[in-house]
Amino acid sequence: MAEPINVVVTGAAGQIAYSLLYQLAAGSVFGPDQPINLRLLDIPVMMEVLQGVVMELEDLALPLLKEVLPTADPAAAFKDAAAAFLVGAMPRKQGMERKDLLSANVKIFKVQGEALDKYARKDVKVLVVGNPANTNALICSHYAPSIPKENFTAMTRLDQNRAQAALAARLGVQVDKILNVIIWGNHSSTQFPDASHATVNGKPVPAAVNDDTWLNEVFLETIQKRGAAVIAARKMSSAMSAAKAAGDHMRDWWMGTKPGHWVSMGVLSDGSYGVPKDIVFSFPVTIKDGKFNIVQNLPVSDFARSKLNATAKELEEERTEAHSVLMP
Ligand code: NAX
Repeated sequence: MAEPINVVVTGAAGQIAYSLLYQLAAGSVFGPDQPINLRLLDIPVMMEVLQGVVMELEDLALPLLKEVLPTADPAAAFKDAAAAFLVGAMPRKQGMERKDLLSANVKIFKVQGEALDKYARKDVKVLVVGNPANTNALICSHYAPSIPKENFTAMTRLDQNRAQAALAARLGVQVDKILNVIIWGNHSSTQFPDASHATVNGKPVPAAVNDDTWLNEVFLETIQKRGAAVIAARKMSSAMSAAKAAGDHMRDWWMGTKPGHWVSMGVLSDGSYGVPKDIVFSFPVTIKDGKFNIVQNLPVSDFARSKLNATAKELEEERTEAHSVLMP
């Protein structure tokens, strides 16, 4: 059996972590042969709640789970980390705009970037879930200069899963028959869920749907606003589905994608598809040996171009705002 790896989950007393931790301990992310030590970071006031989570983790009685460390100290949490799920943040409440969240949250990601830089393994894989996820990932990476930029990603997998599920429902097929739907841009309402390259049972989705108005309007808006719809109904943000998506994202990053499958991830833009550099933008990627590659040379329609530009513009604005909070 392999040596255990240290896996950090921040916001460990929160609701996404509550669904995520079981997947990690059960081996469904890092595999059935990879033991793990969990490093659970939250803020001091949550330590009692976190103790309860630790008790439940013990009571799972799962052999892959070795040590569990609950802590409010980023230095202890990130020590020798091989993988980190940065979930901890202030969640969006009903009626709250993403911009309100930005200034509270970028400060958290500065501190965690500095701690990763000092204490984590240099090959640590960092997945940012806490919103605004793309810009938080950019900030975190900025404050961890000794760790390669490609080791920081932001989660748009929940949007991808939502898009796949919506197309499967529309076409009356099992969800895994839909492949290669893309989420471009920001994990926000400007994201561009793009079914134009997706396939259903190997055939193009646009032809199968045969209704461009539905794809460009109803489908698009449903996915863009799905998070808000869940909040309106549940009075809390998506947690079970977000945790599943975080597991999917990290598993594919760790294990690689299947041949011919693309997944969407927020990664530092290298200028592909004319997207400005120095923003964390969701692209379709393939992954091999722990490294992702942006899928290249997909045709971009005028409609898609305008959507890509809009979401890139929002990310540039978030970056400017984040810098003004951190360096006033
Ligand atoms: P919860 O409020 O249930 O949990 C957040 C936890 O983070 C709390 O326990 C809190 O004490 C902790 N926390 C706050 N500051 C911290 C810090 N500095 N260090 C460590 N822990 C800290 O929120 P939850 O529903 O779990 O959502 C967490 C984040 O995920 C939110 O930012 C939310 O907006 C974001 N989401 C991102 C999604 C995505 O697709 N990228 C989708 C789901 C979700 O909305």
